[in-house]
Parts: sequence; structure tokens; C-alpha cells
Amino acid sequence: MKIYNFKDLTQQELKKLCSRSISDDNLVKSRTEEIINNVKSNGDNALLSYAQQFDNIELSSLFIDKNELAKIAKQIPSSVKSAIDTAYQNIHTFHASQLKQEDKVETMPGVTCWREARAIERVGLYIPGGTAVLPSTFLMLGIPAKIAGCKEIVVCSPPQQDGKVNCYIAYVATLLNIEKVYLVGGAQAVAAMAYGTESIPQVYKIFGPGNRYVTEAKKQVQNSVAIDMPAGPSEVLVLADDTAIPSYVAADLLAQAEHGTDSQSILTVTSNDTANKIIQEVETQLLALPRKDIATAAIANSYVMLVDDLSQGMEFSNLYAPEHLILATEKHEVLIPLISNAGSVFLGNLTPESAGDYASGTNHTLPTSAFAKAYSGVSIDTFIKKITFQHLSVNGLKNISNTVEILAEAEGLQAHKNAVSIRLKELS
Ligand code: HSO
Ligand code: ZN
Repeated sequence: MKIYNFKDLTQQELKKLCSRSISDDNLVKSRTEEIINNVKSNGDNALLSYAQQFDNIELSSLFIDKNELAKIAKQIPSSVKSAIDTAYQNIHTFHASQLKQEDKVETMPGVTCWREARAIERVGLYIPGGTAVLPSTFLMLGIPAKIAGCKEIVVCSPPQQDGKVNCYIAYVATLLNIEKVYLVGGAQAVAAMAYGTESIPQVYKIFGPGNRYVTEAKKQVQNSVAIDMPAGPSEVLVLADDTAIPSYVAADLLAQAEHGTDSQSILTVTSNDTANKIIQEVETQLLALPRKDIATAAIANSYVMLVDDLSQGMEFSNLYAPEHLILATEKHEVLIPLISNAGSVFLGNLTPESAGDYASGTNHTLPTSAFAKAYSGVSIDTFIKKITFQHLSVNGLKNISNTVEILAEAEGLQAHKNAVSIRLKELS
């Protein structure tokens, strides 16, 4: 890992180190556009031929129904079943606590305003199934969708070799009481949910991570449908001082690195000595990993930033705006107020990112590529919209009328003024 010293870097160099390698591949763009157009005009037929072309499978049906999901779910090993059950409980508890009814507010006597939440009625969840099948992502999207009260939850996941979904995905589907899982992956899944086909209902918002084609498709369908957030490769920034435990930090950096060759694991550290101990540990632990080729490439794409102290480390972290921020220090508490940009934060030496990735309760669908400067991770809020309400009493109309009439007059909008005056006249 290359080592930089924060105070030696120019603004320009810092900016470059904080920029992410988002692939801007014209071939991906044009292929995705072609897929979307094909799904738009040929619906299910296009999906069936893509299953043949990309997944090497001749599907007899585009979906697996509830009964079959229940059957497949029975194959789940009991240890995985109970781990999923525990994760489900924790994620449910944390997300249920986010549902709050706001108070009604009287802005002036007789003028009452408030907001009420309503679920997005139809949502589409994309659950990846390529090199890694991620039932945890299904939990992270399905649980808040259920709690929010989304009426129709459309789930797409690429078919496995046997033309089905695996038992983990099937088990999560039964926990969430999902009607069907559609056997569609890639850009074609996003297109199907955005525009609808004979079998797949059109949705209002699409959620979930995926490969470059899925990400590009989500970008391209945004004229017709909302998406959860822009997505780039996953990343972590670990801020460590001399109270950090090098082997733990190394394990966290590698957990991120094994996600993909374009993942980034940034180590921000207050001393050379600790930096060296951590780098040593990374090299040792890396050798024993089954996904060491992927992790090695990701580590090569990562770096170490030396800082004078923790507050300078926070300054850098806020510039980088990491998806995950791990504070590997005993002094994590005092750093909390200094955090301005991060997707999700892991406090202290005993809190690995993996806890949040799977089971502590927080969501793991988070803003990458410095979008943490402006976006939040997925939560109940991502599955609802808030509608404003207002009511004027006799008194309220009298109290507000003058203000509205004068402003309408000032804007030259006579009909606006009349809408108040006509009511006021009746009252006097
Ligand atoms: N770290 C990933 C989530 C994940 N990790 C799923 C393991 N499985 C993005 O936050
Ligand atoms: Zn992860």
C-alpha cells in the first residue's frame, strides 16, 4: 500500500486521492441501452432470451412462486437459518424504530400544518447473484420495505445453474412473505421493473446494488422511475491511532477488499509505526484468504494516509466521505461531533464493519463514491414519501388572509388573491 503524508499534499493531490474510479465505459453504456430497449419492446421474450445468453439457462418460467420458494427454503442448513433469524430480528428492531408520526403544528392561530408518511406502493428490489449471492442484501431491502408498508414488492434475482434461486434467498423470501421471485438479473431486470413486462409489474422505485450493467441501467431508467441512490464500488476508511489493534484493522481492510477488485480500503493513521504494523498484518492475513486474488487487486488500488493526529484524520475522512468509517481508537467518542460525511460509522476496536454488513441492525445499502456528502443510506425513509396537509379554521382564514392577498397582489396573480377574498367576504 502506498503511503502519503497528509500535510505534504496539495489540494489538487488530495482531490485526486479522494476521487473514485467510476468506470465510464461507452461499451457498457451502449450495451445497457440496447438491453433496455429490447426489454421495453419485447418484454418477457427478451428476458427469456437474455437468460439463455447471459445465464446459460432455458427458463420454463420467469418466476418462482411462494410454494416453490417454501420448498427450496427447507434445504437451508439450520445454523444459517438461525443466523438469518437473528439478523432479521435486529434489522427489524432498528428499522421499526425509525417509523415516527410527526406532530401537527399551528403556525398561526387556526392554521394547522402537518406531514404524514405514506409507503411507496410498488417497489422493485434487485438482489445480486453473481460471484457472491447476497441474502443479507435481501434482508436489508426487504425488511424496511415491509415495515414501511409497501404494497407490492417485486424481487428480481438472476437464476442459479439449476434455474432456481438458492435456499438462502428462498428462505429470506419466505420470512418476508414475498409472493414471487423473478429469475432475472442484470440490466434486463432493472429495465423490466422500470417499464413492466407481461409477467413483471412496473414499479415506482428500484433498489439494490449490482454490477456495472445494473448500475448503468439504474442510471438510464431514471426518467421513468426513482432509484435508491447512485452506486459505485464499495469502500472503507479506517481511522487508527496507537490504541488500535493492528490485526483487527488489517482484518477490516481485507473484509472490504474481498468484495471486488475495484473496492477501496483506506487506512488513515497517526503514526508510521502503527501504519507498518497494520501493513504487515494485511500481508500475512491476505495469504490465507480464499478470495485473495480479488483482495490483492483491491489493496493495490488502496493507500495509507499518514496524519498528525485524529482530528486531522477526521479532516481527511470528511473530504474522502467514505461509505464505511471505522474509528479504530479508544477515543472514538470525542470524534463523533467531527464527522460530517460518512455513510455508516463503526466505533471502537470491537466494532467491525462486518457486524453492520450482516446483523447489528443498521442498513448496509450505503452511499459510495463520496455521495455520502449528500446522501443517506437506505432506511425506512427511502421507502416512504411524506405528504403535507393543512387546514384553516374561520379564525385561521381571517388571520392569514391579509398576508396572502398582499403577496398575490405583489406577484400580479389576481386569481390567487380572489381565492382568499371570495371566502373572506362570506365570513363578514
Ligand atoms: N459491505 C457491503 C455489504 C455486504 N457485505 C454484504 C457482506 N455482504 C456493502 O455495504
Ligand atoms: Zn461487506
